[in-house]
Amino acid sequence: MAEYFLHHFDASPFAEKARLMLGFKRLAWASVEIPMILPKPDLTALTGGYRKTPVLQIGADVYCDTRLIALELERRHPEPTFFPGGHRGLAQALAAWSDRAFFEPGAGLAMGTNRQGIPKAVIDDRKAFFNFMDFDRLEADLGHLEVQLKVQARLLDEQLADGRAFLLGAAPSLADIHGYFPLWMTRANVAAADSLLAPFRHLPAWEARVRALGHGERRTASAAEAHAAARAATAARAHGVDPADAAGLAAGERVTVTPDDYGRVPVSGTLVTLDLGEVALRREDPVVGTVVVHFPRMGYRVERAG
Ligand SMILES: N[C@@H](CCC(=O)N[C@@H](CS)C(=O)NCC(=O)O)C(=O)O
Repeated sequence: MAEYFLHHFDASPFAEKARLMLGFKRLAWASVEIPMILPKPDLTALTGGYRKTPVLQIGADVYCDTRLIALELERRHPEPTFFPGGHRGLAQALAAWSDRAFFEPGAGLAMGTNRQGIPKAVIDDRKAFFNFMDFDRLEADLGHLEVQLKVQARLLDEQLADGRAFLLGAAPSLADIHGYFPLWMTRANVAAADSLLAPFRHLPAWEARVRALGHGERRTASAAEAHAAARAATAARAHGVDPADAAGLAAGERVTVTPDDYGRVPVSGTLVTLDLGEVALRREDPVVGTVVVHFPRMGYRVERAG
């Protein structure tokens, strides 16, 4: 079976989501460290330009975005399930809440309270990248960001108030990973986080339970090793293109796929999969050979290449 390579860096909150998913599924994986800022040539050789963190590579298949990484891990490793108790839709829907409403105030507080200590190159990169963050107002907005963070943290606290172990009941689910990662980031990066979050007394024990999912079995690998694994592998069979899809595209057409939020770098290639769950492109690269790059359909714009 092809090895799993996670391209990420340790401080990345979205990568923490992916690491917990690998832990949840009790998987062994190889960790390839990528830079926090552009350029990321070893990553983009695989992705064709997608720059966000993390990316999961399985042989010649490259999975972008934690929303799709979760579904692919669930497909390949159904047990233990991310969706106990029939909460498949709800657990996934929570990403739209935690990736934006919960993550953004935490990220704003982390940037706003640490700006002096953050290297200028990182600030400049994120100014160009995080189009949801108003860098000119960050310090002035700290109070607002604090309230917005607490408003969301309180929802988790309310959900846990009946003494349940996890957000959706007795068993952990993907919902817990979505709810946890903004708190992980905030506690790690905002000096006052523990006191800001102190009123929410059900959170710490739940956070400890989510943390205990662990990261699976991690080893360190080089980008060269990951690239060699891509070259040696053949991509999995594509799902095909839904002829009824509103995009009106056919398999084999040249298309671009672009995130519709931030980091809007288009990736071009030959369309192999298109349905409501996923869009995938085949691309040739001088370094990694023929790879298929997979994105969730949710949050991505698919267009015929000009
Ligand atoms: N929708 C993406 C969002 C990923 C994301 O925004 N990751 C942040 C890091 S935590 C990022 O890419 N930052 C810029 C970078 O790493 O270059 C996902 O779920 O994977």
